[in-house]
Amino acid sequence: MSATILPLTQLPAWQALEAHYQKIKNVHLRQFFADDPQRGTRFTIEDVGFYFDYSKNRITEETIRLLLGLADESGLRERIDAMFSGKKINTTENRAVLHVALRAPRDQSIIVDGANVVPRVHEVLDRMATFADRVRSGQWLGHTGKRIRNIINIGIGGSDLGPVMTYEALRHYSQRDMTFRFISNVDGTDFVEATHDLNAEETLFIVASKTFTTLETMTNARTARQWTLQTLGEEQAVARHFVAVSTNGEEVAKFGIDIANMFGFWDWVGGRYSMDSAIGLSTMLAIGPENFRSMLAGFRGMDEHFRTAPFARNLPVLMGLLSVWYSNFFESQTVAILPYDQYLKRFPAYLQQLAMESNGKHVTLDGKRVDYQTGPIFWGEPGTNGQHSFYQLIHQGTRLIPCDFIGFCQTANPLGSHHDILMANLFAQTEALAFGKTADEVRSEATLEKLVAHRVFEGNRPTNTILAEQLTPETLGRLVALYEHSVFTQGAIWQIDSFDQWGVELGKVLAMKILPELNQVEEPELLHDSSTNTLIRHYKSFKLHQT
Ligand code: G6Q
Repeated sequence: MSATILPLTQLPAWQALEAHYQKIKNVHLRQFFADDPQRGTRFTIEDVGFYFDYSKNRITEETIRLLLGLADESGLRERIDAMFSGKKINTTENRAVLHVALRAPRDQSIIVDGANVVPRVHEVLDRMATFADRVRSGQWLGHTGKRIRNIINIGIGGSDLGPVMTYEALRHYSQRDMTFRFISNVDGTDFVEATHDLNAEETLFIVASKTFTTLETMTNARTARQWTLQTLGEEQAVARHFVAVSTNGEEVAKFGIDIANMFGFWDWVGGRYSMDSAIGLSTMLAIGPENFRSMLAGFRGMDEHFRTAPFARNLPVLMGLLSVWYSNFFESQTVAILPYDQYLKRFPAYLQQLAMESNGKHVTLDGKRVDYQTGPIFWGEPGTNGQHSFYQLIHQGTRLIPCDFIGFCQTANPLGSHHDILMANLFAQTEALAFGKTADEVRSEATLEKLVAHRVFEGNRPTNTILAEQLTPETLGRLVALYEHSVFTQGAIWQIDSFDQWGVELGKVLAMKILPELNQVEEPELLHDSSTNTLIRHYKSFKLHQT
């Protein structure tokens, strides 16, 4: 962040937005639409394969003008340029933030510490493709000569959520005679359930860990090695049944994985921004190198749009600014992500990490406590399931919950009228949330007077609608990059480091202290607080009853 930028709440645009908010905070979307018959086309953008409708937001042209002013005064342009040119914008870790280099074309040059990183990216992609082709075609055999039928990715956080989400999202494009599973939790149940029906002779593990020291992943990887050797006996089997994705060659070799079977990436790829790096090896195995490259092309398309489109027509910039508008002025606490596509069932969970680990920060880049809210809570479920559970609160609860509705005009699985029913529900929800139902409308349906208040929908609930033609690898790439850059935009406005994650450290350190206390037979001297001490004692005494 350039030293010339004022603290956020002192920026003229921020102050103008505060005044503007007072003026429009009570205006109803019904009013906005009545005042402007063109609104439903005016506040829309069609670009990079998306139709983005943001007309059902509590905004006017003036709101957008002021938000764009806020982006300018916050130095968003300079931040974007700094990221794309490989500057070390992750200042607390002194690292460049270059997930955009993972999808750069071969002939592009992005320099970090004096070296062009793009050729290295393509070298790894090419090796991944060769490996994926060998496994998919049955050329790569297991230790006993059997074909590999099962791929299990072992990883956690950024080394898990992207691969799982992408596998689910692109399952339609996956090699159907292979099984793909993902083990992340250190809870042994995850391992047991993922492997109980598999034959080790036909199973390949990908140990995906940037550091190759993560407790959960290494615990699962060691268990996987035992599980494999139980069936296959000899140590040499490890070389045929384990590959690694990591930045830490030394630890990979120590584990016994042949370095020739390691796929690397770099410290300038953050875990939650790594699904299109070698961390996506399971994805490439599932959908094949060609589809993987289409996905990268999708990412690249959105990167170019973010880098070059004027902010007023820039999808991630507008989405990010709208999120700031609700978080900081309407004081909304959460954002609901509502994909109307079953294949996107893990997308809200993926975005949870992307958004909340990135923007859940309470100090600015220069270490000062912020005096405004930062990252909202992301949550959601695929439609229409959510409609039969938590939508009640969105429609009639007391909180304002901005929602992103994501839908596709074509389905990979045309089945009678399923898709029209699905999409009718998407459109209906955004309409109901915006316009609601007045008491007069309820009365006109001959409703008992005592029920009228219960059946009123206030409306004025804001939504974005993101439509694309079809969920393809390319669309998925664009969609993920859309949210990556929207998160970036928000972080730039809030003047925080969206690329570190110090908040995950403390719990890890304390767990390592507690672990030996759980194993000791004699009562250890417990020096925690009285609650933690008692919980540990309680656990230990009941653990003894396990049969
Ligand atoms: C993401 C985080 C975090 C990380 C995991 C796994 O941005 O850094 O979720 O991905 O902690 O780390 P390893 O890949 O090093 O095992």
